[in-house]
Amino acid sequence: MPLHIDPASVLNDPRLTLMGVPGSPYTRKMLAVLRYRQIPYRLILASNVTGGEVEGLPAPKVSLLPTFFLRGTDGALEAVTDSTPLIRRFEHTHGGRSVIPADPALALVDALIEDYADEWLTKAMFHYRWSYAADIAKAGAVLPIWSRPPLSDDELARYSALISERQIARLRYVGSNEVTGPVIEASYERFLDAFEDHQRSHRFLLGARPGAGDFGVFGQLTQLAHFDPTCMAVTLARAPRTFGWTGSVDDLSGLQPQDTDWFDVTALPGTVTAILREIGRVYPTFMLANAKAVQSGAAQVETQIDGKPWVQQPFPYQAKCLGWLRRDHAALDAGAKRRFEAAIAGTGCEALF
Ligand SMILES: N[C@@H](CCC(=O)N[C@@H](CS)C(=O)NCC(=O)O)C(=O)O
Repeated sequence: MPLHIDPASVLNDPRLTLMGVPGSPYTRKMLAVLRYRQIPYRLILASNVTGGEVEGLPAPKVSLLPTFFLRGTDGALEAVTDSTPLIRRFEHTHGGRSVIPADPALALVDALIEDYADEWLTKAMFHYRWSYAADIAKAGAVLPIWSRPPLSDDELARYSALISERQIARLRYVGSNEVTGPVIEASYERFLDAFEDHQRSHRFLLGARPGAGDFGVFGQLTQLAHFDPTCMAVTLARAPRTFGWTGSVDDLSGLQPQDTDWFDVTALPGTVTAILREIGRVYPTFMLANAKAVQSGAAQVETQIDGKPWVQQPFPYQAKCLGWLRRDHAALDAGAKRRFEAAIAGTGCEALF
C-alpha cells in the first residue's frame, strides 16, 4: 500500500523529513551530518529506481536522493535536493555543532574537499559498482530490498535487472569507460593512501572535528569502503583506518567539538597538503574541461587527466559546482584570500580559481 504523507504534517513536524536510501552516498552524507549536528529527522525509505510508493509530497525539480521536504519562502512545502547547499541552509536554521570552519579560508579548503568527494570520488563509487560482475550482482540483489521490502523472488529479480540496466547505462554520466576506468581506480587508490597517512595522526580532515568535506568523503566511502566488494577489498587492504573511520563517522552524535578543534589554515599538516595535491592532480583539469564543454555546448569533454585521455559527456551540474567554489573564493576578504591561496599553493588546486 502506498504511504500517504500529509504535507501539513511535515510542515508542523519539528523533525526534518527526507527521502533517501542506504545505497545512496549523498543520503548517507546528509544522515551523518544530521546525526552529528543532533538535528532530529525522519527518513522515508524510497528509491528513484524502484519507485517510492509515497503519495502526498511535492516532487523536486530534478529527482535526486536525498530529497528534503522543507518550508519554502511562500510557506508551502517544497522538495529540495543537493547536499552541499542544504548543509549551508541547515547551518542557518539550526545552531551549534557547525560543520563549516569558522575561518572562511579554512571553510573554502573544506568546501573544495567536499566538492572533490561529491563530484570526483563518486566516479569511483559508480565505476566500481557498475563495472565489475561481483559488484553488479551484489548491488542488483541488495539495492531493491533497501527501499521496497518485502519482495518475492520474481519481484526481486525484476527490480535487480531494472536497477542494473538503468545504472550501467548511466556509467557514461560519471565518465566511467574503458579509457577512464584505470585513471579512476589509480586516483581512488592514491586518495586512500593519502587519507590513511593523514589518519595516522589526525581524526578528521581539518582537525579534531568534522567538516562538510569529511561528510562528503564519508558518503562515498559508505559504498566504496563498506558495500561494493571490489573497492571494499581494495580499501580494507590499503587503508584499514579509512575502513574503520567510515564506520565511526556514521554517527558522531556523541562527539563534543570545541572551537579550537579546527586546524590553523596557515599551518596545515603536510598530510592535508598531500590530500590537496591528490585533488589537484585530477580534479581541476576535469572541472575546467567540463565547464568549457558545457559553456560551448560541446558534445564531449575531452582532456588528459594524470597524463591519460579522459572522455565523457558534459555534466552541467558540475559546471555549477565550479561556479559556487569561485563565488566563495571571490567573496573572501583580502586576508582570507591570502591564507587560502597559501594553503593550496603548489597543489594544483589553484587552477580552479
Ligand atoms: N548533487 C546531489 C547529488 C545527489 C545524487 O546524485 N543522488 C543520486 C543517488 S546517490 C540520485 O538520486 N541519482 C538519480 C537517480 O538515481 O535517479 C547531492 O549533493 O545531493
